[in-house]
Amino acid sequence: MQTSSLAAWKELALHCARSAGKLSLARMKEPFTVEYKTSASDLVTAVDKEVEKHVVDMILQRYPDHGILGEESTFTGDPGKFDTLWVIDPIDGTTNFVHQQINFSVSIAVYHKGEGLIGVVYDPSRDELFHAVKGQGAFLNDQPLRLNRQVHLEEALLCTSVFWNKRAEQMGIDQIVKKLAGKVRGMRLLGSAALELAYVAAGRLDGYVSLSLNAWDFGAGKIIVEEAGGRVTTMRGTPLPYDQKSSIMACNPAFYEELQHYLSLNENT
Ligand code: 2AM
Ligand code: CA
Repeated sequence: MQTSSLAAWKELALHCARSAGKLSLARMKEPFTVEYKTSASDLVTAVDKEVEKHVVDMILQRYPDHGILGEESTFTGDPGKFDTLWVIDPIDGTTNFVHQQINFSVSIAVYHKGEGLIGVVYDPSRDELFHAVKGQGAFLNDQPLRLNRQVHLEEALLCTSVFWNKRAEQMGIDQIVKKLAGKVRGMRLLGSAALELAYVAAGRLDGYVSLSLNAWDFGAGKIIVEEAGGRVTTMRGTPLPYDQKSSIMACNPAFYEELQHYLSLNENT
């Protein structure tokens, strides 16, 4: 991988994230349609689709030979066929976008031959831009992020995303949350996995766990947490995939093993 390509991809990823965030904020002030995907708790808006198309167009205009894996499936090619794959979620936290008008983000990652190289998460409502390039550290705006605080699990503020569906129940989500909540200082549910991962990198949260996320929810956040010095794996402790659904645990390295022990006690994860 040439350094010049990496720098150019990073600039484009940052530009796309800022531009997508600006478009979301503008559209938020106007009426927009909201549809149910699978249920009343699984929303998609016309803005999600428009913003994804905006990002996909910008990427393909510059790099027509790159592939894209996006939540709204604007790109119709087979993601498995491309060496360089952009993994994007135009609005991560759509329910927050609709209800709260804060706590949503744009998530953009670049993977090359399966290796995560660039991660960008942008929160347009607070104008906070988190980014990382593999081997070059993680940043919040221009501030470097480094997880060097020693945190014990008992002192940790943990975050999770809970989908209370049949599958999650079968996987024992209630048991996991109950067990963890009794062990840590506090639990949070913010509703945008990408932003929650960025907050782990920034030390605003000490860890994030979820039974099942899509690749575009964690693609960028994983790279940012790792570059800040955190650990990110599946709940079983195996490497995270970059192109399919997975469980995830991301945390301050000080209590990774202890947290992993807790999560692995639930054999279905
Ligand atoms: P979204 O807003 O892009 O759908 C909390 O709801 C977090 O989980 C958000 O990042 C949300 O992303 C994601 N999410 C919502 N429903 C999901 C599902 N069925 N599977 C995986 N992730 C989901
Ligand atoms: Ca989304």
